[in-house]
Amino acid sequence: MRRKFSIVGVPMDLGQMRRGVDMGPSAMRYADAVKRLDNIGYEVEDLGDIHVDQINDDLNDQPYLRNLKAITKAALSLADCVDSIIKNGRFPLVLGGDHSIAIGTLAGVARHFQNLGVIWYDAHGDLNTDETTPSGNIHGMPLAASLGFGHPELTDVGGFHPKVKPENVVIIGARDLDQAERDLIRKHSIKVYTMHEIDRLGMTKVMEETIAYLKETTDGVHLSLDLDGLDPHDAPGVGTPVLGGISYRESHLAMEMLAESGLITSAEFVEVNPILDEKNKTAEVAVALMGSLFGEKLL
Ligand code: 5AB
Ligand code: MN
Ligand code: MN
Ligand code: MN
Repeated sequence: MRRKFSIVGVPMDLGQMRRGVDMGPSAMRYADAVKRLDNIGYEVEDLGDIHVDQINDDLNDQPYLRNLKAITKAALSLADCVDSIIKNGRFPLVLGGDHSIAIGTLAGVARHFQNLGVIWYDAHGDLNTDETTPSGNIHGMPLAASLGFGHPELTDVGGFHPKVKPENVVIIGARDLDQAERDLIRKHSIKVYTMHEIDRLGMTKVMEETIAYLKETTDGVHLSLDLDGLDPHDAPGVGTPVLGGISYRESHLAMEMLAESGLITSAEFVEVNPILDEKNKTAEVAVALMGSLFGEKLL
């Protein structure tokens, strides 16, 4: 893993309807994200936040792509920022913000890898398009967009698509998929560990298989961690909680195994909503998981 980190926040809440998730980056900073990495021994710089337009102009936007313009504009700035972080030989750590920001993160990261792997740690598939979305919320579309499915303004952020191939994606924690997402998963044989597989195999086996699967074909792996992948009991401060999720302990184990694998080349932590949270618990969970992901050791 690269020894130098650059942290960038994206105070984005336009990809969904619950206000407050734009404060996610502040909450994770308040939970000492920088100090946590610094204590592990990395050189850390905090670049501050990407600018997000504060126009929530539903009227001018398409109902199935709410706030499209402001979201793609921020995605492009984020892509350029992530791109230059990697060019400078540093590890990009992105703090969200709703999950629509992954479109920008991946647009920046994908410029540097021929066969980028993606681990999508989430209760949801985020595989909707403007044609399938039940909500019009773009935070339900970033994985589809990165695979090249959906509206061209989302799929072509940064001027190219796809950012990632279906065979290089692993979804972990899924338990709430829309019918069109199921169809897309089957059609493109995307690897998914639902809660059923996590219960049956145990997180150890799930991560061993995920790591072995991605190691074979990818030249870098991005971790996109939506805090709603965890059980709402452990991560209550999220906009779209789903019962029966991955536990805090299982998540630490998953992060520790990723740390040992040395596979991860970029990461983002998204969907932390301080307004819905209990005393910043979810931000603290996110930062604790960063500790494990980046190799923090107890002894
Ligand atoms: B999240 C839903 N599938 O498209 C949709 O939190 C929920 O980034 C999306 O995973 C949840 O609106 C998006 C119903
Ligand atoms: Mn989710
Ligand atoms: Mn998500
Ligand atoms: Mn959510």
